[in-house]
Amino acid sequence: MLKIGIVCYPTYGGSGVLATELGKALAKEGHHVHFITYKEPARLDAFNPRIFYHEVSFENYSLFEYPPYETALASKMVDIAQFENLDILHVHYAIPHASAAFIAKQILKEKGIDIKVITTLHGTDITLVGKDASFRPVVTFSINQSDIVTTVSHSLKEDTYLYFDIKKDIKVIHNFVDKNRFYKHFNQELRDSIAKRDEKILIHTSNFRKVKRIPDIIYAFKKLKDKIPCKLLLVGDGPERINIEELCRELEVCDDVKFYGKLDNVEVLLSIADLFLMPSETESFGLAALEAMACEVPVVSSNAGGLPEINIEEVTGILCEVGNIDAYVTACYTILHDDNTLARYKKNALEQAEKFDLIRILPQYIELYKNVLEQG
Ligand code: GMT
Repeated sequence: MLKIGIVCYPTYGGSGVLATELGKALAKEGHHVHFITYKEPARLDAFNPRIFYHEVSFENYSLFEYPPYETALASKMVDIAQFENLDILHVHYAIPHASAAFIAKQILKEKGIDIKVITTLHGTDITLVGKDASFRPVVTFSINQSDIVTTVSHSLKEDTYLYFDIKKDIKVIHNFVDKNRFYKHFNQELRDSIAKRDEKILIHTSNFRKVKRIPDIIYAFKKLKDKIPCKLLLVGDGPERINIEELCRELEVCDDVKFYGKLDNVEVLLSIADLFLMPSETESFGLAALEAMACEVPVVSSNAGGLPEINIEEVTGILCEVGNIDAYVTACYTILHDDNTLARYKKNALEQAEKFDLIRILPQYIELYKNVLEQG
């Protein structure tokens, strides 16, 4: 039995979701998992006696214009690692988790404790935020100081080497999906309440950040509607939502576009959908697309980042150049226009998702933990 500290963002972003699902799966396998973060992770829903949650909280003294979260986080890591006898700190998302882990590791070393640090890079910590000059030296240093570094796709591994001076070997462990949760549980009544029988249902789920390029979906949907009767479901929330709502009004598509906000059980809507859309500017993996595939939903996506590693061209979906609206319209039409084609894509999507099943990926993390501990 291992004692693992997991540090992540507790919100609905992919990195937090993946870290939480990983912790839950490890606990089911008998390991003790300690989540260290500022809020209870969104998907930490089911009770398990081997899961513990430690909140990083502190009083923000009026002198601080910027709350010193990284300092409080490092202190919490030291405290939990020492008193819970942790074997490993597994930090998800480089900023500020990897550098906080480095500080914690040094403090623990002074106390005669050798804690192993594993850093998993998720995407925007490398491709957007991390490579910004204001963060780069610290991100580079803390990646190099981690005992093990993993990325969630080969594409992100290449980007990490491209943008940072990394001396370490990076191991790729793809993201996973839990088939016990994400599978098709079709509900005709629900479908009928959303779309007519001859209408197709398109869906997008994300945190509504600029990088997701949701306006591309709206422009493409407007054109597609003239060719195929369809509805569009938008799940999630974030900074761009207000602009997207305005765009829908401007393009007069409001009657056919439904906003659901943040949903805990997104699999219910995925199960009645025919096509998932992900036109992102960059996407290291696209966990939301994988969850859709597990519910038998094919994917029309951009060809950015790691998306071609999960969405296989003309098998599980279609990949388009970032921002090419007409290509998205054609791709959607190709998949949706006849029922046999759609059925084939749906079947392929499910088969592909099975390759990323939790049962296949979890052992890779466990082996990694064991290897790093054996290194001494
Ligand atoms: O996509 C986001 O804005 C959230 C971000 C995160 O860090 O929470 O997601 C990243 O990590 C996910 C889990 O590994 C990946 O599936 C997403 O592709 C990746 N997002 C980007 O690269 C933009």
